[in-house]
Amino acid sequence: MSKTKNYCYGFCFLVSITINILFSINLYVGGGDKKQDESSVGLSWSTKAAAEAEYVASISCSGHGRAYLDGSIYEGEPICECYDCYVGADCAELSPGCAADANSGDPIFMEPFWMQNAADSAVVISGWHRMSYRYADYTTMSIELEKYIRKMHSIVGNAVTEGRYLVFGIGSTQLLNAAVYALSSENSSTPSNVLASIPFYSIYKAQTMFFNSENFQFEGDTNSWQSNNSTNNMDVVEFVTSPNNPDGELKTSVLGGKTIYDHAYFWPHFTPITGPSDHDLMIFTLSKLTGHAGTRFGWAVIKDKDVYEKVLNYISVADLGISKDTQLRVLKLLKKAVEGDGKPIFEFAYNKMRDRWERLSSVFSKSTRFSIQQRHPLHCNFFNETRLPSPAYAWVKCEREEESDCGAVLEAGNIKGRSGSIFSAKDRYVRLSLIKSQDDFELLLQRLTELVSLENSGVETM
Ligand SMILES: Cc1ncc(COP(=O)(O)O)c(C=O)c1O
Ligand SMILES: *[C@@H]1O[C@H](CO)[C@@H](O)[C@H](O)[C@H]1NC(C)=O
Ligand SMILES: *[C@@H]1O[C@H](CO)[C@@H](O)[C@H](O)[C@H]1NC(C)=O
Ligand SMILES: *[C@@H]1O[C@H](CO)[C@@H](O)[C@H](O)[C@H]1NC(C)=O
Ligand SMILES: CC(=O)N[C@H]1CO[C@H](CO)[C@@H](O)[C@@H]1O
Repeated sequence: MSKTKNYCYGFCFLVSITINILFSINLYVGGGDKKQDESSVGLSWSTKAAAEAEYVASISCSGHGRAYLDGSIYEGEPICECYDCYVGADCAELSPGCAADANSGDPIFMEPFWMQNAADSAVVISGWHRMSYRYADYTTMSIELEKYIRKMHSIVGNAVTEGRYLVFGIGSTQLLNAAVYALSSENSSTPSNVLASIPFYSIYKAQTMFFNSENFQFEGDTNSWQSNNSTNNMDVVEFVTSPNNPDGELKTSVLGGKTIYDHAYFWPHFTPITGPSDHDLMIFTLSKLTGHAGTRFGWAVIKDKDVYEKVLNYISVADLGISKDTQLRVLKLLKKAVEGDGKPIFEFAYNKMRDRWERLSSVFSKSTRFSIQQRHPLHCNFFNETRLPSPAYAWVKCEREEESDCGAVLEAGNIKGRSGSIFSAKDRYVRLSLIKSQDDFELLLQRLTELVSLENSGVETM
């Protein structure tokens, strides 16, 4: 009895040592770029969660909605959350006369890519995942995630990141004001002047005014500032949005003072990448890169150490750093996105945007009542080809003298856009979002086609 026990102890010990050696060899020799043999680890605590996730994802919602684990439950079952204009328990009915909503910049056009790559983009979060405020190195930013962000920039060639500091934020939205704070002069008798060039993204003004600081104030448009103020006064912080929201233009600084380059749309699906951006303070967002706006993740690329420390301090005082769960998910998504040197994701996204622009341009080419922004071809280093930009938004102009409220004209055609005045421009312009779901785009195109055909048949809606 005790003999067999001893024999087993010895044997089991040997087996255990052997397994450990084999495991270590696999870990250290077979490691490197290759993955450990994950399939050899038996699943236990993750299977229930995986089954739950796959069950809710399998609810079809007729392809016009989604069910989510954190959505509402009806009679014990997750309910379908229908996309715009679809109704019913399974989102199968198109609600008649529903307006085409092209107002928001929700980047749902990327959803099919992630559904096609479901197995490579799902992430499992254990109940004890990173409960601490900090990582082991006492920071609040994942070093591995930072590595993948730099890798993404070097693959795409859209920004210089060597020797630059990175700071993560809750969306790029949070970093916009962190940047204003960091670039404003402290203890000055007059606040720093924050400006942007019309038409500009409305958050710049809204945030700068909302935070109502003694150190900075919003002064409006760069061009009127330049004509009314002495150019020697360089205490300005200028937002340069490139490509611009709403019109897609590749902008450069007007005033030549301190700048915040908002590169939310500086990715190959929206614009040809003509070279790496090399500015002192550049801001990027996951929202318009992979389409995960809901994840709320953005990053700043910063040249100067003092500015970096101020931005970091802002994030630290505001939030004690950003969610570790978010960082894990972003890491997983970026690992997928950099595969094949980014070709699969950017080809998917570019083709989608190009198709939408071709169809949209064809509709507007038949109109004299409405026009859209001009697009000019540029050489894209990433695709190694000369291409037209395919901006996230169409910037529509109502050409008829009397139609000065273009939003109202489109509204009468059952189309919802965002009026020019929201971008501090004239209401003769309207922004239409082209990055929502395919359903949204199809409905928008149908309504625009109807509106333009009325124009040519001589029947008018307004
Ligand atoms: C120019 C620009 N910057 C920043 C943002 C904010 O993006 P997020 O906070 O999702 O990173 C947007 C969103 O539409 C944008 O258009
Ligand atoms: C601004 O003033 C505060 C206190 O008055 C001081 O602690 C801080 O160092 C000053 N900052 C600069 C940039 O001079
Ligand atoms: C700037 O000056 C021009 C004339 O040079 C004037 O028409 C315009 O209203 C001024 N803008 C502002 C914001 O004061
Ligand atoms: C880019 O395209 C040109 C012309 O099509 C070709 O000659 C060149 O080898 C390509 N460069 C790369 C890096 O693929
Ligand atoms: C310092 C200064 O001259 N500021 C003025 C710049 O111009 C705007 C109008 O565009 C004035 O409101 C500022 O007072």
